[in-house]
Amino acid sequence: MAYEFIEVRTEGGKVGIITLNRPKQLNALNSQLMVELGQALKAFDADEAIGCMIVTGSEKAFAAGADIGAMATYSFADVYRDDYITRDWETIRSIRKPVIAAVSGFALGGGCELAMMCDFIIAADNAKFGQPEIKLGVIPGAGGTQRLPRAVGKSKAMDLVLTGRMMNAEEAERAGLASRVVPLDKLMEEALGAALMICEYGQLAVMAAKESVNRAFEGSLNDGVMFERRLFHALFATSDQKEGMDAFVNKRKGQFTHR
Ligand code: CO8
Repeated sequence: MAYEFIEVRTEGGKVGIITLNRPKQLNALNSQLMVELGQALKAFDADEAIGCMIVTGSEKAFAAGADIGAMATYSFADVYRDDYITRDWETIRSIRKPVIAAVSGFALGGGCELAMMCDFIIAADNAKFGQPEIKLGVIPGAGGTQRLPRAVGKSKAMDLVLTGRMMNAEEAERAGLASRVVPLDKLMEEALGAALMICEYGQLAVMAAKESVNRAFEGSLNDGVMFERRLFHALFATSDQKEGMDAFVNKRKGQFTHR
């Protein structure tokens, strides 16, 4: 299948590799990219020869978040009634074989959330993680307020979500967000090594192990994510969201009025 915003290949006939490919926008996640990513993951999941998948980006950016330009003019009705932004994200959670995020460069906002939706994160030493949505007058909308505290604990998650600061790869590994950190030029080798190792094991056990770990991890996550989504949608009714996103698009500093 021909894709516009992702590249798809296999390695050793066993590992499916998906590379996010919107380089000019630092792999900002628009609807089409998310649809394509979902289609590619589902195709690999259904392919008996494939035992594991890797999602990766460019050296500069895994993904710098949801596409702010596309979101900037959305109203509450657009995002709530038509679920413009969040509707294509559910596919990733339905994938039953392991998905490794190989992260270099920026993994911000929806990019950090996408990495966290994968089963584990291998980070290059130049990776930078963050949930900067607060700077845009909104909050994380694809599970960030739920998965980040589970991964790094409440204090660091609050720090990141409330200040919008980035954390580097070393801090991310120390906090438990990334499972390993490797030099940038070894990132794909490391991710591929892990993926091929997983492919050596019984696929049923691998799938069961993934399902079981997620069970422990996701307890009441669904309620949390739904709750978060309602709030995320609601923020499109505020003038601060319009201001924050317009300021980004027009390369100026946002002036928030708290309305
Ligand atoms: N959306 C759209 N375009 C983007 C984005 C983005 N998230 N990030 C970067 N770009 C574009 C820039 O506009 C710029 O385009 P142009 O060259 O046409 O001006 C290009 O990518 C390169 O970016 P910069 O010039 O800014 O590159 P720098 O190296 O100076 O800075 C940064 C890199 C720090 C990553 C900076 O680009 C930045 O701060 N980006 C925005 C990060 C951000 O705020 N992310 C959160 C977005 S909101 C979000 O993800 C909400 C998720 C909600 C749920 C998702 C759906 C369910």
